[in-house]
Amino acid sequence: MSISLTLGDITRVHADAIVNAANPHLAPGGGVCGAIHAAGGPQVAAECRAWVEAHGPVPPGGAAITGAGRLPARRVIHAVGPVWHGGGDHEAEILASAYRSAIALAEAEGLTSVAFPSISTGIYGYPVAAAAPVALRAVHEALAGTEHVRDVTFVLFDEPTRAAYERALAELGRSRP
Ligand code: AR6
Repeated sequence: MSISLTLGDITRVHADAIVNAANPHLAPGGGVCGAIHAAGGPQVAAECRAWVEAHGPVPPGGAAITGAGRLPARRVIHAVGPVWHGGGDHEAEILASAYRSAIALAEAEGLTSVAFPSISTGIYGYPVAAAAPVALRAVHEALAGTEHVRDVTFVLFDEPTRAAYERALAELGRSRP
């Protein structure tokens, strides 16, 4: 199993699943969500609407899975992170849960490779230096219990975000030899 980091645009990634930093109503929004819907086409939004009609909104920390429309990935997992309220509102727990929920859905579908963006660190305002160690630890722990999901890539959109994840990954390596 492996966790890797790369700088890039997640809509171009050929993974079994890419993860969307979604909102509870799975509505096409801005940020990576807007980019995924723009590249995936209307089929992704239609499947999102159907999912919410059938199951209700996705709570923060939860995730839903749809097809990927015109994206090169096979599926999209829509994970809802927390809105940052200063750190005292269970943001870290909710963020970790969003990553775990996404990996659990990928595992249930028998998928091997999953690509994540940096959930919550854009429009939702979570400071990336605080989010990166939570994200990496949650994924590392989840991968210890998966049979199918083996390869996780964080596809990071800008250099400061990549650098924050690089530091957090080095730290995780030091704490878990
Ligand atoms: N590929 C990879 N990462 C990207 C891309 C891309 N194409 N585009 C942006 N990012 P955000 P959030 C990065 O705001 O904070 C939406 O409206 C971005 O630079 O997309 O979880 C949803 O519908 C940042 O590092 O997600 C929700 O309402 C990271 O992705 C809300 O925003 C996450 O930023 C979710 O906010």
